[in-house]
Amino acid sequence: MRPDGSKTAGGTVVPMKDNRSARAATEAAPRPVEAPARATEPQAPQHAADAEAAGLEMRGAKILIESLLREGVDTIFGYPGGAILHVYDELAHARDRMSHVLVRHEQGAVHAAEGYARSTGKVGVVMVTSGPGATNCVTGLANALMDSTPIVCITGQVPTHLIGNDAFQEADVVGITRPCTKYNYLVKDVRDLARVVKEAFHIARTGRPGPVVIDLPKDVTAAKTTFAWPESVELPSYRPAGKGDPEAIRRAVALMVAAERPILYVGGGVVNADGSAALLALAERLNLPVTPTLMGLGAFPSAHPNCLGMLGMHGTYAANMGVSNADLLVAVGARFDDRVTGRLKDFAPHARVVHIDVDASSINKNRQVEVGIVGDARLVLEQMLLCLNRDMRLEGPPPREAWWATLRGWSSQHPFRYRRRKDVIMPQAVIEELHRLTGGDAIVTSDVGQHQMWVAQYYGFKRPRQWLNSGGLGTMGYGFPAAIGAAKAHPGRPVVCVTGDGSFQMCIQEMATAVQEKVDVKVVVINNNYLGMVRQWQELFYSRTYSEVGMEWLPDFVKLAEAYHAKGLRATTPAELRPVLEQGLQTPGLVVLDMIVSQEESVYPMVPAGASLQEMVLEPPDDGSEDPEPRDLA
Ligand SMILES: Cc1ncc(C[n+]2csc(CCOP(=O)(O)OP(=O)(O)O)c2C)c(N)n1
Repeated sequence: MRPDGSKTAGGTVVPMKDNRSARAATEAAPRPVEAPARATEPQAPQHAADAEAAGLEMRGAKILIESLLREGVDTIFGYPGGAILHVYDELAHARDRMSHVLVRHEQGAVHAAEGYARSTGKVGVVMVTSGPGATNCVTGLANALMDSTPIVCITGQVPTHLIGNDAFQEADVVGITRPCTKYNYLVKDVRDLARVVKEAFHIARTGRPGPVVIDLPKDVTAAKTTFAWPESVELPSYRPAGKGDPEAIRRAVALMVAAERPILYVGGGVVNADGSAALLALAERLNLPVTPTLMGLGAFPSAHPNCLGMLGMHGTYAANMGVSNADLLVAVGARFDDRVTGRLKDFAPHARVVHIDVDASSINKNRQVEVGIVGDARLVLEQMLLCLNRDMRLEGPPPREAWWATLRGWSSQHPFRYRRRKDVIMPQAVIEELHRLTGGDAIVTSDVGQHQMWVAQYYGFKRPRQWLNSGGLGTMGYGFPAAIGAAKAHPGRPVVCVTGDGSFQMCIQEMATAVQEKVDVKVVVINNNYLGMVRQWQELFYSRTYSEVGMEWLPDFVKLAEAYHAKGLRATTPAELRPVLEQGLQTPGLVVLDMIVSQEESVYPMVPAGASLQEMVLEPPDDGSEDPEPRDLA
C-alpha cells in the first residue's frame, strides 16, 4: 500500500503514449494537456501463431530468455537477487547463447549497457533484482533517457500477491521509473510476457530511442504458458516518425541553397539515426559549415574542412560566432540545450531556423522555427539530397566565399589553446598525446567535468559511435562502466576511459568487473586533486571560495588497480607523459593511468552560464584582475 492508500497499478501497462512525450505534452504550456494514457486492466494477450514454438509450455523465466534470444541479445549486464532468481537459473542454461556481465553495482550495469548500446546502435540489456537492485538503476535510466539511448531494463519484482504489501525488497518500480523511462511495464500475467518483450525492444530502439523497464514479479517468472513469439508489434497509438514531410523538405532545401550565411548544427540524433554519411554528402553538396554538439561529436569528421568544431559553453570561437552571425541555422537531431544556446533569446539572433527532429515535442520547444521537420534524421537528410538532385539545378556547391572567409578567419585567430608548461603535465596535453598514440581511432568514454570538455576539445573524433559521454544528465560515474560495455561489444578495439579523480571513484568498483571480463580498457585519470569543474566555477563566480571541492584523501590509484589485479601506472612530469601512456596502451587488459596534472587549470573558452554565445571568454582573466561578482547561475 502506498501512502495515498493506492496500490501499484494492476495489469500489464499498455503503451499508448510514451512517458517522455506524455511528460512533454503536460509541460509545454500551450499544448493540450494529455494525461499519460495507461490501462489498468490487463490486455488480452496476443497469441501470435508461432509454428516453431507452438504447443510448448514454458515457465516465464524461460520465455523471457527465449524472447531475448529472439531479439538477438548476446550480452546482458546485471546483478542477481531473490526476485529474479528463476530468470538467473534459466540464464545459466543459456550461457552458450548469451553472455552475462556481472557488475559490482547496478548503476554500473545500466551505464555498461549504455556503452554497449551507443557504441553499436543495438539495444543494451540490463537485468537486476527488485527493490534496491531496481532503485540502483534509476540514475542510469535517467541518463539513458536524457541521451536517448536504447535500453531494456528487466527488474525482478515481489510476487503479484505481495505487491502493495510493503513486502521485503518491494519498491514501486513502475512509479519510480515513470519519469526516467521512455516507457515501463509491470507484467502481471505470464501470457503477456513475450509480447511485452517484443514491444519493449521496439519502443526502446525506434523513434527517439530511450530506456524501457519491464518489471517482472517472481510468480510470473514461475508461471507456465505456451511460448508464442509475436512476429509483429501492434501499438496503434505509438507511431515513431520515419520520413519527413516532402513539402517542408522542399522549403528547407530552398532556404539552404539561398542562404548567404548558413550553418548546420548537428546533435546526437544524427548518430542515433546512423545519418552521418547523408550529413557529409549534404554538407559537401551545399558547402555548408558544420558544428556538432557535445553529443554530436563524431557525427561529422572533426578534421573535415567544413567542420567548425563544437559549439556551446566550451565550444570554438568560430562555431559560436558562426551561429551568432548565421542567417540560416539548420538543426539536425539537436535539441537547443541550454549548454549549447547560452542565453536563449540571443542564440542565433539573425537566423531563420530549420529543425529536423524525430521527437515532435522538441520542435518549437526552446526556439520558434521557420521550418520544422518531424522525421528520422537519416531519412530526412537523404530526402534532402534527393530533392537537391531532382528539383534544384545547381552548377556546383554554392561558394559562399565571404562567409567562409569570415569563418576561417575566426578559426585561425582563435583555435583552442592552452599554456604549455614544462614543469607540470597539462591536462590538454594528455588528450593530444592520447590522440597521437591511438591515431584518433579509439573508442573514448568520459565522465563528467573538466576532463570531459578537454576530450571533446582535443581528441578529434573521426566517426560516429566513437565518443561516449553523459551529455544530458551529466552523470559522474558513467565513463568507466560505459567503457566496459563498449569493450564487450568491440573486442580488439582500443577503448579508453578518460575520467577525473572525482568521477572515477563513483563507479570504481567496476574494476573487478573489467578484470573478470578480461576487457581491454585503459582508464586515464586526469588527476588534479579537485572536483575540477566545480572548482573552476567557484574560482570564476564565487570569488575563489573553494567549498568542498578538494579531494584531499585520494586513494593511490596505482595501488588500487593492483589490488584489483589490474595494471597501474603513473606519470608526474611532462617527460613521463608519452612513455607512460605508450606503455599503458600497449599493456593488455585493464590498465589505470594516473596522470598527475596541473591542479588549477581551467577549461577555456567558456560562455558563462546565463550569457550569450557572443560573450564567450577566451582566456583566463589576468591574475591581477578583480574577482567577478557572484552571479545568478543557471
Ligand atoms: C553524480 C554527480 N554528482 C555531482 C555532479 C556535479 N559535478 C559536475 S562536474 C564535477 C566535478 C568532477 O570532478 P572530477 O571527476 O575530478 O573531474 P574534473 O572536473 O576535475 O576533470 C561535479 C562534482 C555530477 N555531475 N554528477
